[in-house]
Amino acid sequence: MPPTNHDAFWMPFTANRQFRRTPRMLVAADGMYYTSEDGRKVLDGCAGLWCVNAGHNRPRITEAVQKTIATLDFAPTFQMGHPLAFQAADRIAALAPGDLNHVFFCNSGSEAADTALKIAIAYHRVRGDGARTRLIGRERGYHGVGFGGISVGGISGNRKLYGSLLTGVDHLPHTLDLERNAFTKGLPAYGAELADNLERIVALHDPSTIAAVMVEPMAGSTGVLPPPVGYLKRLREICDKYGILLIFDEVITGFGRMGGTPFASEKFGVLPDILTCAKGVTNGTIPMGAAIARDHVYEAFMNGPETGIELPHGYTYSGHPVACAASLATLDTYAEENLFERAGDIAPYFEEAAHALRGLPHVIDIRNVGLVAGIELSSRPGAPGARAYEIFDRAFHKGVLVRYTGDVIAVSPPLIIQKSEIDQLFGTLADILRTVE
Ligand code: PXG
Ligand code: PLP
Repeated sequence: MPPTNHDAFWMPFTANRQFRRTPRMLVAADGMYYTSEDGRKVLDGCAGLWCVNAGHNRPRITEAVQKTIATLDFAPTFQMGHPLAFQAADRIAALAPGDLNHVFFCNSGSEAADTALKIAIAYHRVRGDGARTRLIGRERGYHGVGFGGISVGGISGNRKLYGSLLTGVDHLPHTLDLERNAFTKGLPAYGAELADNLERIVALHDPSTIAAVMVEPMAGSTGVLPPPVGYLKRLREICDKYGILLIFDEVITGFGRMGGTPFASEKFGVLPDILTCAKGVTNGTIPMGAAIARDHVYEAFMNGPETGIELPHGYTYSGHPVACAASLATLDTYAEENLFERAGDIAPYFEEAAHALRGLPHVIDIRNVGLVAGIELSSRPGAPGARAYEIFDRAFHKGVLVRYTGDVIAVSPPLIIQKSEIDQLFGTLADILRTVE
């Protein structure tokens, strides 16, 4: 192929000019490995972008997509239906904990976040409690890039360019505490009391104005922040006390990432009122996201005249047949290979391998849960993120793909990873850490 004009693709979350000087291009993927444009095998240490939980090029999923696209390439779901959407919703609802039984489809985690926030505000309104419009997020939260998601999210870099955002939003403090919790294996012991800041926020605004609290059970994007022991339970209790809906954004934590259970909700024993997912719902193959509501949320809308549209919301591609087929085949693959349990079984080995980096130069914290680890590095003076970028770039050229955010290296491999590949992943990082400036 002739070299393409690298100016046309305005790349997402990328230093476009830097990338064009030193492109990192992938051309194929299979199992645990990508193939780079120059023909090297690259171990996928981050499941694409935390989405390819069953590994790449799974035949069942590929075949389902091929078959469906040749049979029903598109069908509307506004006032029309097709069986795959109902089947996929059924299967996802069955996998979701408790009475999270009602699946609203969209095409990404960002759309799932905005969908969940809209459902939460509308829920109070249809119940005659329309003053509850405020949304509470958390510092360092990531809920995608829609206006709802960046408003409730807590990443200043993703917010500051975009004006006044949504009004009526407040934020809990984040839970990262290196002084008390550095190098914890699994959930940190200290910080449950940070959830009590919700009491303070509720007192400030009055509970009668607050619609929902939205958090990631484990914040992924801002550098892997597992929840302190007891923190999520405390949030749930305070929400219950004041009639506030609790939304868990499980876009990263869903589909086995936490090890042992399909969702973090069960892993941590806390049931939200709405759960959002995306990414692993189709193993990353076809864009899809969903907001899943509990019975009491859904039923609040099923009033009024039967001819009335209960929720004026939806995307052209909500429940797209090809995405639904991909999702059904993905869930089959997860089930056939017991991948959520497998992730739980191999997690202790992964944990040891991650924590073996302790003591290497620049490493100031290692955090992990399930098949996720964050390795936090001290920043170069005056150049935050530069050291992690260099490690990320060098790792790619040594055949290992990882993610970085700020000065945290994030590792979240497909759940099919073998011990030898875990050794390769952390061994490569160790070699680089020994020599990086
Ligand atoms: N919520 C959470 C918790 C996420 O992690 C989204 C919403 C948005 O999903 P979409 O599909 O709209 O991107 C995400 C996405 C990274 C990284 O490397 C993380 C995400 C996306 C891309 C990169 O940290 N998370
Ligand atoms: N913009 C225009 C002009 C449209 O007609 C539509 C959908 O019909 C949209 C945006 C929304 O697109 P989507 O449903 O894919 O989110």
